[in-house]
Amino acid sequence: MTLLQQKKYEPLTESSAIALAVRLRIFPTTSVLTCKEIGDGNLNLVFRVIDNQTSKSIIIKQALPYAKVVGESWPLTLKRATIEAEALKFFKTLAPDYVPTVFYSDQEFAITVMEDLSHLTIARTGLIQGQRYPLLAEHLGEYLANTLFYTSDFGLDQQKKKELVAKFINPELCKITEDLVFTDPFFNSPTNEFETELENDVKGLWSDQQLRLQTALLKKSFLTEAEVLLHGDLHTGSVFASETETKVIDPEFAYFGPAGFDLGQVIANLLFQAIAFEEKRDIILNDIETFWRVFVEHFSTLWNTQNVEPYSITEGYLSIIIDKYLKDAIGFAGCELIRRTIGLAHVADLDGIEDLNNRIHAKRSALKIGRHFILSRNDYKSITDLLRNLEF
Ligand code: SR1
Ligand code: MG
Repeated sequence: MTLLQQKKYEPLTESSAIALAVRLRIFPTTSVLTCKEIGDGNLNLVFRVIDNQTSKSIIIKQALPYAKVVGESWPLTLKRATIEAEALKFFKTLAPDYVPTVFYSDQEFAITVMEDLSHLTIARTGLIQGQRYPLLAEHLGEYLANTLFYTSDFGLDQQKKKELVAKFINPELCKITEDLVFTDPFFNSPTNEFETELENDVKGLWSDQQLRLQTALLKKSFLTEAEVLLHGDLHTGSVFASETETKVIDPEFAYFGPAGFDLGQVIANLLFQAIAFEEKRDIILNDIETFWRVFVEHFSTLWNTQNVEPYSITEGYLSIIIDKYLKDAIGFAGCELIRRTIGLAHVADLDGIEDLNNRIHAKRSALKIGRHFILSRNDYKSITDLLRNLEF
């Protein structure tokens, strides 16, 4: 039974979003509700419905049948809303402090109704404005230790995991990542976008055969390694934060893939801050170190206390797994650094640098570090090693 008046999918408006909130009985019947569409992401509509008397509010998110960032010429499955709602509900059971509550979801209308996090700020926006989130790195380390461990063959019944792999099959959204993260930026593709000043740098990347080979291997890992249930798009725009709280949102790209992918996206998106803002470089590099240390500590504790795999007590197994995650994370971070600089979907950390020379310098650093990460990922034994050798 549906709570919507219309029979089949159509995009909500501010007034139909209010009507849905009323029928869901989330607010008292006497409430006077107002609604605003506040979505600023690439793909979805986001409505905030607020009770004017109590200021209590909810978020109603609806997937559009196309990518908002490009327009109707890029059709996109509505199934992603179901993936997102199911992933949020599942991740909430694994890392309750770091995931918003879902109140209601509707597959046919591609709608998820959830906790409003407007008292927090999108981490990327806050960081760009100079806000400091002292617990963000630690929280993300703990969030990923829980979600990656409990969805792996080490933390989850191995038969149940196979069922979940089928449930979270997400080919359309994976294809976006396969194209936009792993392929297009490394070829002369019409989806790419970059300043003419970067043309020679970009041509250098396109003709680099070693880079192509190593990126092909990372893409193969993304295509084939069903290690854990990933968030799949864990950049700082998918995180709400304050000085004390962190919530991870938007897991519509969730699927079973290599653990290093989420880890690498966090590393890369924090690094954009270090690249763009020289004055806080040391703080951000410290944050990345903290993120990795907390992830390894928590993951290791879970490994040693909650493991379902009999081989897990074998001497050396855990350190081989952590080492693999690190090397994969460095490689995936490299792809993210490059694709956010010259691909279709950029980041405001770099694009927001007003002075052209400074912007080009920052973007060259991102490309150089990205290339180095992809090519040298297997040389690194620790995160400290990696961060100490960075050249901006
Ligand atoms: C068409 S979607 C472009 C990008 O936005 C999403 O947040 C993902 O990062 C995707 O690659
Ligand atoms: Mg998103």
